Amino acid sequence: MMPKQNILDDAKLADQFQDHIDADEKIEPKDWMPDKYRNTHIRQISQHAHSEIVGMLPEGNWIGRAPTLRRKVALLAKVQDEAGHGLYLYSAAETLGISREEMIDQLHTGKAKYSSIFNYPTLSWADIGAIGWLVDGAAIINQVMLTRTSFGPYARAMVRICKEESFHQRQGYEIMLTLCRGTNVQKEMAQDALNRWWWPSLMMFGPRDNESPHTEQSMKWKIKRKTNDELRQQFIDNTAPQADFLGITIPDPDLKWNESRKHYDFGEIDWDEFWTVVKGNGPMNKERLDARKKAWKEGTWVREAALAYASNKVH
Ligand code: BYC
Repeated sequence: MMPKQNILDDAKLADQFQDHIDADEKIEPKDWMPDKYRNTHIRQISQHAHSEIVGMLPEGNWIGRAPTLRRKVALLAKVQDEAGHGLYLYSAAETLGISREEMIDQLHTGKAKYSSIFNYPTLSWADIGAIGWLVDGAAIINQVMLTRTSFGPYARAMVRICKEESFHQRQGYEIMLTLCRGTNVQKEMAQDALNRWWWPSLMMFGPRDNESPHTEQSMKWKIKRKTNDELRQQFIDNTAPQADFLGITIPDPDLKWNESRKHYDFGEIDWDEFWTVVKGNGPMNKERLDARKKAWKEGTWVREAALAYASNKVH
C-alpha cells in the first residue's frame, strides 16, 4: 500500500503542517514543510547568523583598548560567544538545504541582510556598555521568544544562545553602572553612548507591524510568537526604569509612563534612517562588509587546509 503521505496533495499536506504548528509540535528538518516556510527560515536564520558574525566587529574594535584586564577578558569572552552563536545558527540553517558557502556569498553580495544595529560606529568605551545593555538587551527579548519558535533546530540553538546573552547584557549594564557612578566625564560618556544607541536599538525589532511584510505569515507559522511592535514595547518597558536607576536620560522627550495602557508611550522612530541603513547606506555598512570579505579571503588557506586534512582522514 502506498504510504498515506504520498496520496495527499500539497494542500492537504499544508493543512496537516498547520495542524502540527497549531498543536505546538516542533517541525524538524526531515519533516515536510511548505517551500515558503523553508525559505523564510533560511532567510531569517542566516541573517541572524550574519548579525552575530558582523556584530563581533564593533566590539572587537575595543578589545585591545579595554580599560582593565577584567574588562578585557569579559569582552573577549563575549565576542567569542558571538562567533559560537553564528556557528550554531549557520548549522541550523544548513539543515534546511543551503550550504555555508551560499549563505556567506549572500552576505558578501548584499543579497542577505544583517541587523541594522551593527552599521553604527563604536566611538568610546561607553559604547561597549551601551551595546551590552541595549543591543544584547533587545536581542534577548527577541530571542527568548524564538526559543519557542516552531522550527526545532532554531528553537534549540536559541536556548543556548539566550543563556549566554544574559551574561552579555549584565556585563554591559555593569559597565554603564560603573561609568555612571564615576566622574562627571565618565557619566557624560555613558549619556552620550545612550544618546547614540537608543534609537538604533529600537530599530532592531524591525519595521512597524503594519509595514512588516513577513509578520502575519510568520505569526501563523509560529516562527514569531510576538510582533515587532509588541517586542519593541516590551524592550522599552524593561529598559526605561534601568536608565532611571543609572541616572541617565533616554533621548526621547515623548517617553512617558501611560498608566491606562500600563506601558511607556514613546516618540516616533526615524524610519527613513532605518531603511537607509537596511538598504546598505548607513554609517558603517561599507566598512563592515569590507571587513567580512577581507576575513573570508584571508581565511582561504585555513579552509583549504582543514578540507585537505578532512579528506586525508577519509582515505
Ligand atoms: N536590520 O517583515 P519584517 C546579537 C528586514 S545579533 C536589518 O519585520 P521579519 C548580537 C527584514 O529582514 C541578533 N534588516 O521581517 C550580536 C526584511 O527584509 P527581507 C540579531 C531588518 O524577518 C553581536 C524586512 O526588513 N537578531 O544579538 O519578519 C553583538 C521586513 O521586515 C531589520 C536577529 O537576527 C533590522 N533591524 O522580522 C551583540 C533576530 N528588521 O529579509 C548582539 C532574528 C527588519 O525580506 N530575526 N529587517 O529582505 C528576527 O527576529 C526577524 O527577522 C526580525 C525582522 C524581527 C529582525
